[in-house]
Amino acid sequence: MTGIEYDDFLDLEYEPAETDLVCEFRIDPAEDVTTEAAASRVASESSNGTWAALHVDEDELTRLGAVACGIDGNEITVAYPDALFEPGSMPQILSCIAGNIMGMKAVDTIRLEDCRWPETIVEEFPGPLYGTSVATEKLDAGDRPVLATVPKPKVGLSTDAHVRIGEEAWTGGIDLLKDDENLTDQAFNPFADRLSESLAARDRAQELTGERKDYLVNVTAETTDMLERVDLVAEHGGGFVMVDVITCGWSAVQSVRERCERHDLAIHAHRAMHAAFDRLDHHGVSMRVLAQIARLCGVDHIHTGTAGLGKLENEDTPGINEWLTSELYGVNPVLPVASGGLHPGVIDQLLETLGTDIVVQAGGGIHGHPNGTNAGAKALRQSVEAAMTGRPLEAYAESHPELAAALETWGAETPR
Ligand code: RUB
Ligand code: CA
Repeated sequence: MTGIEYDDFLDLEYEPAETDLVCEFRIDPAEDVTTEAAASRVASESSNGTWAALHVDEDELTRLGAVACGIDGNEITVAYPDALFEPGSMPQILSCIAGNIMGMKAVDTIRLEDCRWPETIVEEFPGPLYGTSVATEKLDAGDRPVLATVPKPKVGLSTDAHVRIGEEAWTGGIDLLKDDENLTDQAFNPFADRLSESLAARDRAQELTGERKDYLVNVTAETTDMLERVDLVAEHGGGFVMVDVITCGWSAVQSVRERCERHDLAIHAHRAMHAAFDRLDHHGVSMRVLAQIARLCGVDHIHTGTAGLGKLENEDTPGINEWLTSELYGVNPVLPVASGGLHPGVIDQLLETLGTDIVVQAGGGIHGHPNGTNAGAKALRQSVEAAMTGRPLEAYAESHPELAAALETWGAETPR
């Protein structure tokens, strides 16, 4: 008989193995609980321990205990043996590393900050089919950022109005038309109509501009409906789908990724609801980890924020983008999406901060242009041209009236 007690899960001398999943947590231990005691409880509850000391026959047990192996102030490191995890199941991984521990009384708060994923786990996941290569394999963006727009108001436009706005944006210089997170299949703008009519408009815009264009149609739904929508996108000749990955859940994302591979479709991940997990800096799951999960599950693009230049709160956009595009056992890099309150006047600062391997997505910053959507699309494209060639926006605007009008309207201000 062997004992499994909380103490069995703490070993500050332990060096994580190559095959361990290593997680960094930030914890605030409860009153009267030492950091060591809290750390061992985190390792225990997230692997195979419980509150009571257990007495188990060695022969009947695979040793799967995690090890709390580092403590640095409120930061603790926990190493998990890879055998704890079912191969290729993101829900099962999260039931361990972000499961019961999020509510345990031994800590007042706990936040999963970062993970080091071992090759043995990474290789069980597909990763992105295209990732950053969409810029040249599916579109004609070359070295510049991919430009995307979401019609506003985000819901309520008729199919005709939505398609017209899309066509104006494409012909003005945008690569990707994108649905918004809460536009799916509602009576005012049914999915099937919007899909077929938008793709017909896309074809006209490609003809006119000589550039490849595409449509990020929001397939978000209950999983089986979502897979049917993915099939329909392929049938109509679309090249991308968009999924609200957090509200759908990762198992649905895994199903969509599998289905998209059959059709060569790329996945745009909208992250609506991420802030329920990551907004508090002392509790939940960081956006960095959510982005890691998204890459493993195989999305091609994911929103990672605007590094403070937009309308929404964001943590460490540059650091997350660096992770998404870093080497990971040969897994394709993800193309990060900057979105939420962007407009032409902040593009120089945005590209300076995040580089040019991104999607720049603007809604209000295009459709709110005083001369309308087509002019707004031109202004955004001009702002990117200026930034890419190192010319100040104001100077470039002297010979580009659409950009001049955008700068006149919004200046270089960050909206709220
Ligand atoms: C953009 C918008 C998006 C954001 C979400 O509209 O509403 O849903 O992309 O933000 P606008 P994030 O350009 O008018 O602000 O990219 O941070 O997830
Ligand atoms: Ca939105």
